[in-house]
Amino acid sequence: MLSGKVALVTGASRGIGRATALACAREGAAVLLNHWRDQAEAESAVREIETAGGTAALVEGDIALPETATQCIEAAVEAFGSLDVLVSNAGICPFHSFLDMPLDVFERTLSVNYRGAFYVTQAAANQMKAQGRGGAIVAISSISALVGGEMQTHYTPTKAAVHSLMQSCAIALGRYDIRCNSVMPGTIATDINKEDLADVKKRTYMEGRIPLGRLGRPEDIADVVTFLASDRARYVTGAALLVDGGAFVNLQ
Ligand code: NAD
Ligand code: RM4
Repeated sequence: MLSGKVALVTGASRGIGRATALACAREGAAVLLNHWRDQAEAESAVREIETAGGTAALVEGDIALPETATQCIEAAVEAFGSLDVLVSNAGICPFHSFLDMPLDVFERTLSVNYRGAFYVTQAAANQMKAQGRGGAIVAISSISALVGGEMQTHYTPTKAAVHSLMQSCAIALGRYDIRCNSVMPGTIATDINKEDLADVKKRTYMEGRIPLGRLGRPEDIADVVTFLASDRARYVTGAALLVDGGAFVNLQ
């Protein structure tokens, strides 16, 4: 589905980003994996791609910084000659109560999840525009863009923000044939929620909300991202795809 394309995946050392990098490579893309302070895991992701016959390279950088966005695009072009697909995935969720939320936790969450997505989307879009043959941008938003979380008052607005960013960018970039969509994962078992879901009561409650009967796996998201990134989704832009096993609609 992505044969001949070059993809950049941010936060690609673990979880959803890693599975997405692997899926993009499996579908034929050369993949540049961004990570931050996670060299060993990122290298193992590259090895996994190469062992499966794919092509990949790494670039380290804190996605919260605007210069990382530029460095990622430059690295993709240097390694593989162009950029066709961006998956803006890097994100954090340091679970914390609202009334005593430390300012630095709030600021960091906003900077990684929203500012980082903005910078890298803007840099990727400028590269795609210069190439003149369109492109696809997929942001990893969340079911949390639609519903709240008691320990996520800093986090859920950032997920709504990246979805909104894709909507507005779909308008701003449509004339260049650059499509912008978001994927909204439900609860996917990764390191981001390992501690939170170690609470058996909470995990059982979360699982009980899901009509398909299980938490999500990173691959469940990766397969949807590759579809949206591919030409099969050529007329899809400004859309959000909820991938949550049915959790959102399960009121009673
Ligand atoms: P994860 O913790 O397993 O992976 C996060 C990845 O982002 C890691 O590779 C990490 O190194 C990287 N990262 C963190 N900070 C970074 C930074 N400053 N710069 C660059 N890379 C950085 O988490 P995950 O569950 O795979 O989450 C990925 C994305 O999916 C996040 O945006 C998250 O909000 C979103 N999401 C996750 C779930 C879920 O239930 N797991 C649900 C909805 C949305
Ligand atoms: C998601 C959603 C999940 C949570 C992760 C950290 O957006 O809220 O339930 O486990 O974030």
